[in-house]
Amino acid sequence: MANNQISVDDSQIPVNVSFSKSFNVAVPMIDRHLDEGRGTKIAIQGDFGDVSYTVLAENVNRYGNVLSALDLTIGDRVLMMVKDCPEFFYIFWGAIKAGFVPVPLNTLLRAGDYQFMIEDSGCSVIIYSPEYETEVMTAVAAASRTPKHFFPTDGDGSIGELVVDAATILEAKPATADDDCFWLYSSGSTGRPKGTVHAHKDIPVTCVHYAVGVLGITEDDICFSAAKLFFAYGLGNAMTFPLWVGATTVLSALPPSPAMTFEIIKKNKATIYYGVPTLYAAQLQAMENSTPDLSSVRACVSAGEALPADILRRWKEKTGGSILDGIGSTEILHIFISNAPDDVKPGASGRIVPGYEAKIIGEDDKILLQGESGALWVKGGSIAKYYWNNPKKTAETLRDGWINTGDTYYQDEAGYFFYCGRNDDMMKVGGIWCSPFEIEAKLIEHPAVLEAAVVACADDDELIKPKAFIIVAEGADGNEALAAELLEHCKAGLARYKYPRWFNFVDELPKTATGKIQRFRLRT
Ligand code: 3UK
Repeated sequence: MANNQISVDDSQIPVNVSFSKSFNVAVPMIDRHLDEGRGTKIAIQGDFGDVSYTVLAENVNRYGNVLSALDLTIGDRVLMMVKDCPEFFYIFWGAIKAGFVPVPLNTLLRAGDYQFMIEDSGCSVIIYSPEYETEVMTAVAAASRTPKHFFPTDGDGSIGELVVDAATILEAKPATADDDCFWLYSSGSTGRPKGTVHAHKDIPVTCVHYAVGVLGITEDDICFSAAKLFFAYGLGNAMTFPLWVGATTVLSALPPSPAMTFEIIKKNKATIYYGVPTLYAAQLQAMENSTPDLSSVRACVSAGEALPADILRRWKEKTGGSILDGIGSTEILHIFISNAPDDVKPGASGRIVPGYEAKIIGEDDKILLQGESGALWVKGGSIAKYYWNNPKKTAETLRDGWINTGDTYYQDEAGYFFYCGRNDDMMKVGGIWCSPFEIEAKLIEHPAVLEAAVVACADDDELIKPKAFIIVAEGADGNEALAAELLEHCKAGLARYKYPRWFNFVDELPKTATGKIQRFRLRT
């Protein structure tokens, strides 16, 4: 095979994907479309205007050239706190093409989180949307090391100014399919987020197995993801999947809301829509008073947390269409168990995506039979190589090509997988991780709080939200006024989605003999 080529043998199932010896994934994802005659086709749409595949490729080269001209070493990390906009693509692919490692970060995080990531990643460059300047600069000032360069995407001193004069041609840095390509930070219930290192090959593997294999995506699709690009879910939905087939993606920097999703779907005639269960629930509520035009949509996808069967039922009733629930993870990069357009099982995550393997493991590492619930392990070609700086976690999670997903599942006789919960205390709120420990730590900062325990609790739509149990400090009153004060305290100090939705004042918390809070006893 010539350099930078992928061979996809679809005469067999699962489809076999192989890579040329020298392989930089930016070439097939970006440059290939010019060779295949898609130069004038729209790659990206949004309120910033249309971006053609030619303009995309030229800008990727410009950004790659600007990064190459800095005093960097191949493999250096480029942290990105960038909203959903074309520059996200230019920076991400420009870095990869030039031999650097982009690390998109959750733009909802706060300075304290960024400080850790700046220190942990040892990044050389930070690029941020001007909206996040305060959090980013507070983090830079507090960090124990200073990255060589930090640029806003536009405005004074921005990378946007530098790229104007940069060349539109760039030779891809030679790499191999297994080389480190990009990272995403994944969070756990204890300890800090983990830099999850993905290889070049992981991107095409998710495209072939899930986007083409399950969704049947083609270049005629118009993709819209309510989940942002910094999630592995959004990164696939809104960037790598459409780029793989030469389709069009619609980006918006607005926070997801029913009105915004309905408007974009209608205006851009989206054919594939990707949401999370919380948003589907909010959309259903909005549909009580209005009938959005969803006629262009041929597939709705849900991931991030389990889709309650009742939401699926109500969605079908309202729209006549289905929602394809699938489970993915940052470590496996995208969806590996999924419902399919012709095979939907309400309440289930679906079947294994062809190309991946799954096993359910019980006590003593025994493989369990159908119907028995245990730890879900998965094998496949898109699993992260390792956790940065964290050999212990790597060894615990990755074993002989298999990964422990951290989820409890069972499989029924017909082969459908059913989600039973996490193996730890982590919860998903609106599809985003929330650690009970982090919220408890914030609550305990407040002088009126003696002790706090936070657990996952289902709201009226069966969607998970944090619920706080609080023992008040001496002299404080556990009343509504305090609840309101604690709510403000959490909203001010935590990422927006993490505040507790309920406050319960209690006299004691259930604990183990060693003093560990027994959250499971609070969950009912
Ligand atoms: C949970 C689900 C039940 C589950 C993701 C699609 O969510 C993604 O990645 P994260 O690393 O979280 C992974 C964990 O989230 N989960 C995700 N989807 C479902 N639980 N049903 C679901 N459908 O605990 C899993 O281990 O944030 C989702 C594509 C790419 C992704 N990274």
